[in-house]
Amino acid sequence: MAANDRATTPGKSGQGTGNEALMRASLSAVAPGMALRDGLERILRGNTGGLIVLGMDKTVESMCTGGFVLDVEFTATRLRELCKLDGALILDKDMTKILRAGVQLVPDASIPTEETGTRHRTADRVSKACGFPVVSVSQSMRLIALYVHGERRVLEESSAILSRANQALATLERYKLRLDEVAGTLSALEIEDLVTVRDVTAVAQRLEMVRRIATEIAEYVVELGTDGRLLALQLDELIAGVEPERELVVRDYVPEPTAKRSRTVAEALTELDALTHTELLELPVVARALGYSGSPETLDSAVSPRGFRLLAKVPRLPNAIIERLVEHFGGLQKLLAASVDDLQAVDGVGEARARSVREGLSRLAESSILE
Ligand code: 3AT
Ligand code: 3AT
Ligand code: MN
Repeated sequence: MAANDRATTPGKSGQGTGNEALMRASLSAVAPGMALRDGLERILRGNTGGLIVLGMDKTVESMCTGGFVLDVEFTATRLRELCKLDGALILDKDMTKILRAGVQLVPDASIPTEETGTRHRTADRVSKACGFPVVSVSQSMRLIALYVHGERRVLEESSAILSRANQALATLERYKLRLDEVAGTLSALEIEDLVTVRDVTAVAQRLEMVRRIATEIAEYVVELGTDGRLLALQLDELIAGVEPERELVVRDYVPEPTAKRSRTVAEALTELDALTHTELLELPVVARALGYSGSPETLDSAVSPRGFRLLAKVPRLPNAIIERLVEHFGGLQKLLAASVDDLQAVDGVGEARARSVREGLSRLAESSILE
């Protein structure tokens, strides 16, 4: 499915590179609802073209010949009128001012470009040379393109983006249902101390799948601007708690370091993020990312949680206390067996808090009994 390709690129779901961040910020600056996008649409409707550099510095200055120095406040209508002139427009980097109009840009001709047409070749080269985003509005092809460090993105109509986004959202809903199932099973097995590596891996796998498709939808939300508000709300509701849960599972189960193998929580999270789409479908490979040996027998070996994930479900329990409880008791089973008196042995746990932890855990145990 085309809609899934982007989400499943390894590492894509992480923070990404500086270029990716600039592309995201630029997409957001030209998204529906922004004055810049309004101006660009006006240029398209007026059947003219445009070449707009979104920033000015010495490098841009050195590429400018001819034109007029303006330094006027940016408005969508001014943008459209000034683009009737031959040549390029230069805005400041916050896109609040039009600094120059009718400029001929002369970037270094040795900068490679695969574009055709003088406007688009120039946009590509200037974006590579100066690092600011450049927008071209093609008169002949009637489309708006954004160039960031030479990467080109054509701005699509919201209806086209929305139809792909909704498809992704439907996938997310299915993934989330399945995640809730396996996570519920894991909780029940944890209470009974019957967890195997396979159960943990299945939850880590599903959390990662949900996170990736959610990342893809978040990108659509950026591109959609004000047209993506409803999508953003739906996304937020579906993925509430997924990111923390992913970390909690890893903290519960990342194996104690041995002579042969050691994995920190951060490393395991990075490894999960780096799995390709195909790798993510194979439980032994996911188990290895978590820090277990990847052999098939490992999947059936018994493991016990430290207790972070279930303690996080106890209402009003501060993180610092959770840390100390886990450290003191060393595992969920001991926590489940602890009396109110035992719990009070932990620093910062008074009688009231001890009771609420005791009750919270008992309630979780009751509600998690396997069907
Ligand atoms: P007109 O009087 O409008 O014909 P102009 O000087 O206003 O000429 P434009 O900027 O409108 O020129 O450019 C018109 C086309 O000329 C656009 C492009 O296809 C071609 N052109 C301009 N400069 C170059 C160049 N350096 N190399 C190749 N083609 C060019
Ligand atoms: P269209 O898809 O036709 O809009 P194009 O890449 O075919 O774009 P053209 O050669 O037809 O570009 O040129 C169209 C206009 O683009 C002409 C001029 O106003 C602007 N333009 C092209 N090259 C430059 C440049 N180096 N600096 C400023 N403006 C330019
Ligand atoms: Mn042309």
